[in-house]
Amino acid sequence: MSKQDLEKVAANGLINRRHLLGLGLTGMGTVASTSLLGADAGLNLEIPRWSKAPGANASGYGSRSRFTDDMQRMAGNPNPLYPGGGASRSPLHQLQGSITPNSLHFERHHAGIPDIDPAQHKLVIHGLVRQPLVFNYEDLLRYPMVSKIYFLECSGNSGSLFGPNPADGSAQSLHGLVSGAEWTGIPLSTLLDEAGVNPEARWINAVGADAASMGRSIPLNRAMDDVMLALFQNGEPVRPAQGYPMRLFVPGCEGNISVKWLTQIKLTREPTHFRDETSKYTDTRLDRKSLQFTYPMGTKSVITAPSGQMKLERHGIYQVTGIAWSGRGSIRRVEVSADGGRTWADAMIDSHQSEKALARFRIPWEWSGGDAVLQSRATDSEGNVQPTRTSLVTEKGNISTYHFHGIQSWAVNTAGDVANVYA
Ligand SMILES: Nc1nc2c(c(=O)[nH]1)N[C@H]1C(S)=C(S)[C@@H](COP(=O)(O)O)O[C@H]1N2
Ligand SMILES: [Mo]
Repeated sequence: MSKQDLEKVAANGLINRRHLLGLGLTGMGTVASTSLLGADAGLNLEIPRWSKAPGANASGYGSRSRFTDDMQRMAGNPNPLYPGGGASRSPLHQLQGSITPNSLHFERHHAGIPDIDPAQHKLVIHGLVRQPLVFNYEDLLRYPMVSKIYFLECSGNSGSLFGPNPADGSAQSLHGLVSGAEWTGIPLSTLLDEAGVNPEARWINAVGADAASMGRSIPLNRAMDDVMLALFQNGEPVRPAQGYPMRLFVPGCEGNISVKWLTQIKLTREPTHFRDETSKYTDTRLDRKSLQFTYPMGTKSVITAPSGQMKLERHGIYQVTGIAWSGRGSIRRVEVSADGGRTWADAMIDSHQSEKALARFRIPWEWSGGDAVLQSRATDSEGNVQPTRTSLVTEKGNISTYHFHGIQSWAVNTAGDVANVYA
């Protein structure tokens, strides 16, 4: 196949997603000898240093290659007036697939990470129940568990895109408050059934054991659906930063209601109106009324490479890749544009497409050195289509900056610099 055979599927260089482009065609691989025996000196078959002597021994707990140490979460500066408050963001631009390694899962803490001894931690279920129950960690490990792959996204993720001017940022700094993991735990319905839900109960009220006493109210019907008490993340016990020894996990919904270090669930007729569902985590509309309990996260996608603050060093073929997710279903389609949304082509979704999980997409793109604006647009299994930034901001206003899920535009200039723009 020659370059001329590449099927252009939209303007400005997008190529049919089914093309499997070899390195030779992208111009990235170095051409070796044509000799079948490979005896040509040009192939450089010298034995490298690490092949000549045994390496390190097996170890008790693994670590990554020292050559990947630059892959780090990005944390904001600590604020002395808000001890323990803050977040760190996943390096989306460096990751592939649809699972975030636990060490790089984003974090959001309102009063730091408590150092909880599981032997002294309790989970209490009380309120409108037949019999209040107290569980310890060991008891809970004996229950049947389920494992599901889900995304988790902070409702403040991408919030700067509500701003009047595009921030100079990367996929990580602008969108890194989303991660994906396999969560294992006990369906909350199992524990609520055991306590015996009183017919008058309509809400559960979950509280964490951190110094923030994070509390959130969740409608009982949602709590009985796919909510779980998560004890494991990607196969290992949930890490302290993610809620060790246990957290609530509410699939598809704003991260804040997945209360970490969960210690109490109270069943009530009415929501509690906790601080984090009144003064914060509400969506103030243009008429200045605020919507509470806006839980599901919108249908969204982000191109993670090429992305903001990268530089394209050479003309030729790139794999445009990114992640897509929806709080209301699975991802059915991702389209990509290289001309700021005038023409679109379908990307390949090359990961599982499960409910409320990240999906990985990609499409080949030939950059010939001109200006381009890369965008992606996701559609979920319920038919929800990711809106443009303009239509989202027009509809929601920008008094509060939660739940941004508009289309991201990455401009590529003739020098190959990639930047966040409003198209
Ligand atoms: N107890 C408690 N639960 C909490 C928080 C917290 O500060 N305390 N932060 C919430 C917020 S705002 C988010 S986005 C998610 C972040 O989960 P993660 O740190 O595991 O990514 O946890 C939520 N649960
Ligand atoms: Mo959050």
